[in-house]
Amino acid sequence: MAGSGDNLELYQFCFSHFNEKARWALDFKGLSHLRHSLLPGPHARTAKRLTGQTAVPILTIGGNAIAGTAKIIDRLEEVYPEPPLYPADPQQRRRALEIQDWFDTKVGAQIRCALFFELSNDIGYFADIFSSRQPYPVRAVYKLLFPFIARVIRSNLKVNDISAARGRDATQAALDFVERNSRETGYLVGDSFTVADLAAASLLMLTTFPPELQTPLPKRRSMVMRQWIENWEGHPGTEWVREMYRRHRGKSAEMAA
Ligand SMILES: N[C@@H](CCC(=O)N[C@@H](CS)C(=O)NCC(=O)O)C(=O)O
Repeated sequence: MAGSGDNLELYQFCFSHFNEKARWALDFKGLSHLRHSLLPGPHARTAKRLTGQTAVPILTIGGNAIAGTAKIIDRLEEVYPEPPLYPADPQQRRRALEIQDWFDTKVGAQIRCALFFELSNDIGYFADIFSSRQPYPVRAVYKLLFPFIARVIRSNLKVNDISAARGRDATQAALDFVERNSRETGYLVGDSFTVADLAAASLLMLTTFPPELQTPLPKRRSMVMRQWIENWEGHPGTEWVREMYRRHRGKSAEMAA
């Protein structure tokens, strides 16, 4: 596996579509890397120390930190071009990057907002999702503090009924987009998997939680989550997301710590 010599380390949330996007890019390229799973809330200190801002994913390559999935993928393409996520044809490449940018800026935050609005109705489940893969004592304390943490998250992300309605509209538009634009070849640009498909499928995975996800949803069922998933289930766009996962998600390149 490539990458281990370069000391790749991913600072991440386990449950997060942007973080899933970075994981998928690393896994797709077979780049062996360490993962540091942070808790939303307390993560800010680590993120700030590494990059001066608080959002994850953050990838360090040989000690140099990069924040933002588009920048991370751009750097991976530069240093580890094979297998490629950018099309070779310049026009297709421009189009693929445009689509990635649209998903990053016009879909990612919006779908998250709509989902967090719903999850606020099952705060215990919300806490369980956010603390997935943490040891039990950490999960227990986190759950206790979560009503406060959730309030801060909702306020920072401006989660309310109006933004949630906008988020649902953006999600619907994004699912329509992938359905329409993949009709001809199965892919959004050209006839093979590119950064456009990776961006769209990873950010839209929140509508369907495909079985290939490396961190599954908590075992306890949540009515709120069930209704959220059922709401998108019949859309052909979610079938496209599941198909991208089936065909291209592949296996994890995470190294044991
Ligand atoms: N545009 C960024 C978005 C990253 C982002 O929104 N990350 C969220 C998790 S999904 C986050 O870290 N939120 C906490 C914070 O910003 O402090 C990217 O592509 O990486």
